[in-house]
Amino acid sequence: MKRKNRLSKAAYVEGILAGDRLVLSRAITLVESTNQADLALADEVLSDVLPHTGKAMRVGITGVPGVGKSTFIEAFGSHLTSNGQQLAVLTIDPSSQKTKGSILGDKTRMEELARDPNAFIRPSASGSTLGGVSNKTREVMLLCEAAGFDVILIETVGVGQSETLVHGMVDFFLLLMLAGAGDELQGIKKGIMEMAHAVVINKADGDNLKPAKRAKVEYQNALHLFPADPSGWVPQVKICSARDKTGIAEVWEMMQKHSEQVTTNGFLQSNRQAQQLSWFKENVQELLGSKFYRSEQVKAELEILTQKVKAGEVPALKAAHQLVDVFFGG
Ligand SMILES: Nc1nc2c(ncn2[C@@H]2O[C@H](COP(=O)(O)OP(=O)(O)O)[C@@H](O)[C@H]2O)c(=O)[nH]1
Ligand SMILES: [Mg+2]
Repeated sequence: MKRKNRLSKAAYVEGILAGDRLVLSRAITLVESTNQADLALADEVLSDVLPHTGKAMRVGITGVPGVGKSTFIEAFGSHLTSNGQQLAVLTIDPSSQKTKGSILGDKTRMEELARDPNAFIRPSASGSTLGGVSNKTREVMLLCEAAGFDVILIETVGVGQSETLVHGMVDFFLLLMLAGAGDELQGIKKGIMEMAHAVVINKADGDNLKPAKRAKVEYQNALHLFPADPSGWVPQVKICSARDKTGIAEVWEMMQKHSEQVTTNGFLQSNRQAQQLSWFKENVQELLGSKFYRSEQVKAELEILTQKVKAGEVPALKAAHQLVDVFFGG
C-alpha cells in the first residue's frame, strides 16, 4: 500500500543532501514510522546518506525539568547560529507520549530559535525499547548530519534511562544543574554526573550568582573524585545564566576545546566506532526479540508452555529451551 505522503528514495536523498528542511522533516517522519514499508524505505535512505554523515559535533544535554534546558538551548543556539553555525535540536521528551503539553511549552521558550533559519528543532517521540518501539534518535541525528548541520544538540530530561541512551550517541555530554539544591533534590544520579563532560550551573544571576559560584567549587571537587575519562578530558564546571545570556560563549568555547582534543588524540573516532558497534548489537537483540515474539508458532507454544510452567509441569529453563527451539528449529 502506497501512502500518499511517501516520496521516492531519490527524492528523500537528494532533498536531505541539499539541506531541504521540508524533505528532512518528512524523512524523519519516515524513520520514526511503525509501518514496515516506510521502515524499509527509511533503511535505504539512511544507507545512501551515510557517507555524508559524521561531520557534526554531537552534543547531549540533560537536567531535571525546570533547570532551564529550553532557555539554555535558546540562548546557546542563538549564539551558535549568530556565529554562522547550523544547529539541529532534537528533544527526547518522555512526557511527550502522553501529552503534547511540554513540547508546546518548549516551543514557546525556544521562540527565537524556532524562527532562526539556521536552526532546526524537532521533538522526538520517546519510544522506549522496553515498550517495543525503539527510539530513533540516532537515525534522526544521522539524517540531520547529512543535511549539513554543524552541531546536533540532543536534549533529554534528566530523570530516567534516556541519559544513558543519549550519552551513547554523542561526543559531548552536558549536565545542567542548579545551585543550592542537593543532588538528591535535583534527582540526578551519581551515574549521570559521571557521564558528564561538563556540569553547567544555570540561573547564575541576581541573588543566585554567589551560591552558583560556591556550587561550582563544590562540583569541581566532586568531579575530581571520579575516574579519569579515557579521552584524557577533565570534566569542567561552568556557571551561566540562560536568561541573561551570560557564560554561554564560555560553554561553546569549552566544547570546541574538547572537540579539538578528541579529534587530535583519535578518541573521537574510536568512541564513535564503539558507539556504532553497541548500536549494532542493540539492534540485533531488538530485531531478534521482535521477530521471535511475532512468530505464530512461538505465540502458540508460548501459551502452552506458560500454562505448564505455571502448573509446575515443566521447569522454567526447559520451557525456555523448548520455546527457543520452536523458533530456531533446534
Ligand atoms: N533566573 C533565571 N531563570 C531561568 C534561567 N533559565 C531558565 N529560567 C527559568 O526557569 C524556568 C524553567 O526553564 P525551562 O527552560 O523551561 O527549563 P526546562 O524544563 O529544563 O526546559 C522558566 O521559568 C525559565 O524562565 C536563568 O538563567 N535564570
Ligand atoms: Mg524544556
